[in-house]
Formats: sequence, structure tokens, C-alpha cells
Amino acid sequence: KNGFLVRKVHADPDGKRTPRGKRGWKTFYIILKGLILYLQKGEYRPDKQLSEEDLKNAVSIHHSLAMKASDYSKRPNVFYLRTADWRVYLFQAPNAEQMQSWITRINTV
Ligand code: I3P
Repeated sequence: KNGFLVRKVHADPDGKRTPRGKRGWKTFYIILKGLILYLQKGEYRPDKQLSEEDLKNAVSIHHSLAMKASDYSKRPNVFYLRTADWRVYLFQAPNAEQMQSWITRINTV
């Protein structure tokens, strides 16, 4: 599954609160391949290679949990992703259907 999502980093490994200055929302083209969520920055092209920075942004979704961010009201269609090493991300989807589709895909790989 691929598509554009807006990401906010909420917690770093071990659940440590992500420091100010690194908590902003950023748009990525997301590619879910196996157990890895690749986050590609910049303009999307089908033939584009993942950059070194894109690989650093990649997230393992092995033993992760995605769920609707019902307590987050500043933006619509936002879901949480909590990873096995207790990072927490917020992702904003373009609509409710896409949000649900990402949650289901992440939780059922
Ligand atoms: C963050 C940015 C986020 C905001 C976050 C800020 O600043 O303004 O949009 O989250 O608030 O810390 P920076 O880009 O300098 O990291 P919200 O959009 O959810 O308000 P937070 O620290 O309360 O999460």
C-alpha cells in the first residue's frame, strides 16, 4: 500500500517524548512493503529511489499497533502508530477511508 500521509513524531524509542523542534507535521509519500513503512520525502515519482535519509526515516511495523487517534482533535483522520520499541507517531490520512485502510493494513501484516 502506498500514499501520501502527514507525520508527526510524538515519542522516540523507549517512549521518550520527542523534543520540541522535532515535533512538527511533515508530508511523506509512504510505501508499506513487508514489515517496513518507507517514508519518502519530496515529490513522488514511481521510479524514484529511496535516499539515505528516506531509509533512516523507515519504520519497522513488526509488533506495532495502529489505532485511530480519538483523543487528538487538532486535525481530522489522524491515527497513532506505536512501534515495538515504543516510538509513537501520528499520521494524518487524506480522508477517513484512507485512515481506516492504513490502520487495517498495518495491523494485519
Ligand atoms: C511542534 C509543532 C507541532 C505541534 C507541537 C510542537 O513544534 O508546532 O505542530 O503539535 O506541539 O512542539 P516544532 O515543529 O518546533 O517541533 P500539534 O500540531 O499537535 O499542536 P506539541 O509539543 O504539543 O506536540
